[in-house]
Amino acid sequence: MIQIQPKQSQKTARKIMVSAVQPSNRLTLGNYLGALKNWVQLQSQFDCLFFAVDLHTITVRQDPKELREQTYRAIATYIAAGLDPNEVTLFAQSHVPQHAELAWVLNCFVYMGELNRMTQYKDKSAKQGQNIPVGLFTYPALMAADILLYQTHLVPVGEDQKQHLEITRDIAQRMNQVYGDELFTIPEVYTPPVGARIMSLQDPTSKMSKSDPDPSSAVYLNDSDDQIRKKLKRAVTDSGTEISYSPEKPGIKNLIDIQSAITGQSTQTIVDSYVGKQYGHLKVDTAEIVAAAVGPIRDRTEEVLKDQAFLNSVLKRGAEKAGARAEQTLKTVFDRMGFIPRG
Ligand code: ATP
Ligand code: LTN
Repeated sequence: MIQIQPKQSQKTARKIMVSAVQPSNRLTLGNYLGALKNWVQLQSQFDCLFFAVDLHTITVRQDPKELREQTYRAIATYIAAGLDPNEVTLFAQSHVPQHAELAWVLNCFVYMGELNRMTQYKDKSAKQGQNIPVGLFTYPALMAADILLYQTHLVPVGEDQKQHLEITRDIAQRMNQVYGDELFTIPEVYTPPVGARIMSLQDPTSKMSKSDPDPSSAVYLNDSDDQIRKKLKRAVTDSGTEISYSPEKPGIKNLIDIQSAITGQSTQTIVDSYVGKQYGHLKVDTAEIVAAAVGPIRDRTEEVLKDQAFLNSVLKRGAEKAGARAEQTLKTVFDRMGFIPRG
């Protein structure tokens, strides 16, 4: 992890930050605390591009109508969470064709053995059973393209994505050795101190995930206050009664982590405030804290979604800005590899 040093004075001097979420379902509290919340905090310090990676979602089957709606919803949620479309570049990955073009090149520089080690691939292919799409296997090459196209310095993601960042760095270094050191900037990962790994409310040993088939395992950012209260009340906790922060009590630890990531209080301060209290108190308080954080994002998302013309104009402007930058990198890559320049 690197130290974040804001470089202010000139806009052009700001370091480049890139991140994305798959619009494969409604976004969760895990997406918010592990990713979005940090994007909002960092947006003025960096030159930011945030997008919805619709091309990534089709590595598992998607319903076309839902995919379109979820993609709009993802961008609306970014704005509702506090990203300023005049400050940062927001777009849909499929609107910038250079992502798919560079991904092909990177596919030729990443090795089967490397891809085979990816935890996300192992998890998702196990769930898929037979007939595993090749795209699921080569997913990290497309993600590497998302990052390397923009000469990115920093990528804020949750813990689960660190492995993909490592492979991105390896591919970039490999290609820099062959085609010249300046071809790609080597990106660094930024994971938040707390909130990097929010766990499922039904199985606190696996991460909260928007594609979990059990809707009670996750708080979605468009859940009503009542749904949030019910889900937290039913959250699986551990045997015992004492509220302590330890890996042996993953359910309790998760609720404390959620509170800490939202309020900014240390986990120790939170534990201290529950001396002599029951699990039930922790659940009720966590529900209220989550509802207070999610409520305004939910309401604002619905407002933004109603204004399709505005959303389309944000997406169009974003794709134009991102496309122009992506093209510069792609041109250099194609040129150095020996492709004849396009007309
Ligand atoms: P899917 O279930 O479709 O794989 P996901 O919920 O795991 O989706 P992604 O779209 O893969 O979410 O991830 C978007 C961002 O949210 C990434 O930066 C990822 O690290 C972060 N993230 C996802 N889940 C969590 C979580 N449970 N805790 C913290 N961060 C998370
Ligand atoms: N693979 C990521 C989503 C993602 C991403 C990116 C994140 C695709 N491209 C580029 C950061 C930068 C995921 O599954 N969470």
